[in-house]
Formats: sequence, C-alpha cells, structure tokens
Amino acid sequence: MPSQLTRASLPLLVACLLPPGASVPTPAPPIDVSNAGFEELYPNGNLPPEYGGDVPTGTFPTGPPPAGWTAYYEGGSPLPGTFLGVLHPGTAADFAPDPPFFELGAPEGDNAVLLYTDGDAGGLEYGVEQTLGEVLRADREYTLRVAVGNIGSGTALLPPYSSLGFFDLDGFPGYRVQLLAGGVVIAEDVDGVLPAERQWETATVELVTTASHPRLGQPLGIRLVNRNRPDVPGVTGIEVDFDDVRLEVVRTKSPGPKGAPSGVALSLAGAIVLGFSVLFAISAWSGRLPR
Ligand SMILES: [Ca+2]
Ligand SMILES: [Ca+2]
Repeated sequence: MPSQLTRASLPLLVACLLPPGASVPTPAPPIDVSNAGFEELYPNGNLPPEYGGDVPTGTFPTGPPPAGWTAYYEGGSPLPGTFLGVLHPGTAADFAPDPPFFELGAPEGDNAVLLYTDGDAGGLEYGVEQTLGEVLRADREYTLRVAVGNIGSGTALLPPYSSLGFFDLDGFPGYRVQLLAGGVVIAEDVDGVLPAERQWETATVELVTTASHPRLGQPLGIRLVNRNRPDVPGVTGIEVDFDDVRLEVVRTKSPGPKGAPSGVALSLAGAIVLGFSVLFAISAWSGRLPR
C-alpha cells in the first residue's frame, strides 16, 4: 500500500478499477411530491372562512382532498359516510388534561391528511392519490416512505368541530401505501406497520426495476388508502391518517456504451470495492494513513 494513499484518493482508485459501464449505486434527488406533508392551505372544506385555510390546532376540517391530491374510491364513486380532510392534531400539551389525537402531533409540520368513515361498519377502500412528474425508469431502486397514524379518541379543541362531541376512534382499520405507474399498482405496503393508538409509524414500499419492467416510461403515482375494515363495535368512527410522503430513487447501474455490465462484472467490481474497503479500514486502524 503506497504511503501517499489518503481517504480522498480512494474513490478515484476504486472508480479506476471498476469494469467499463459499471458504477456504484448513485442516489438522486428525491422525486417531487406535491403537498407531501399536507401543510398547504385547505380553504375549500368546511373550515370557517375566517381561518383562510390555515387549519387551527386540534381541528379536522373535511371536504375535498388536500391540494395536490385527488380522491380515490375502490368502487369508483364517493362512498357515503366517508370523509377526506386535513387534521391539525396538536399535541398532548394542547389537549391536557383531555386525551390528544396524537401524543406528539403530526410527524412533519402541523398537519396530516385524514381518511375518516362515520360509524363502525366499514366498507370499500378509499383514499387520496396523485400522479408525479416523473416516469418509471429501468435500473432504479425506489423507496417510498409515508408516516401512518392511528388517531386516538378525543374531542376537537374549537368549534364547529368541538360541537360534534367526543369521537371514539379506538381501533385501526388498516391501510395501503401504494406506488403506481400509469395508474396501476406496481408495489405496495399493506398493514406492514401497526401504530399504537395516538402514535405514528413509517410505512416503507420498495421497488427495484430492470429493463424488463412492463410499466417503464409510465408516470409514477402514489396512493394512500384507508382499508376501511369494520372496527370495534360501537365506535363512532374509523380513521387512518398519513403524513410526510417521501419518494427516493437510487440508480442501481449506469448504462455503458456497449450496454449494461454483466452480473459477473458487477460481482467482480463488488469484490474489488469490498477488498479495498477492508484494506483501507485496517490501514486506518493501524494509524498508517495520513488524515
Ligand atoms: Ca405534515
Ligand atoms: Ca384509532
């Protein structure tokens, strides 16, 4: 190992040793999701006009889908007794001594999208969706992450919602987080996490594409769904909330001038990178590398 080797020179050395056309996975900027945190003003629902669309703490106006999103109904048409809207849950401190909707509020910003069904019978699935400005591409690893919320029972902090009284929201009706291409589901997470009452967890959907994926070139989309399964008998509502939608993409290989590298070439490249990583770690540990 040359004594002049430094950390800065390692990537160049590794790149020189890779076969033509091969590359290490390359992260790209996240794909834009419109109103990904549901923080845009919500002026068109039943929120009193004096708020100008700025949803106040501890309330849940309903009406059309949040900006940037459209409604999805499994049966193709709106379901009686279901509501889309924006929830500004506030925190336990906002509601004390009464129970909050979520202990820590929304996981991103102030708001989340709410998908609520009146009563306990459940029914067809429904939710919100949007088409993105990107198409499905080959040789990519897509990772979609969405915070899924299990709202707890409680009463809104302000009228007109507080006049609706206490909502028994015990239980959880299930969810889907779906990645679409051309409006067709290409990957999804169905109930992969089960947040406790008043808590959030992150659902993850992953998809790796090759040149043979049948939906290449079609617009990507995201759909967030309340599975609307029957809930605890006697509850006054069935609800799932979502927030903080993120879609990341990594390029898994570069298109070389003579086509993609073979699996053997990639394995060889991986072995070289691994070998140098181990060698470098040993050298650094022994203090022989300048820092
Ligand atoms: Ca948010
Ligand atoms: Ca609940």
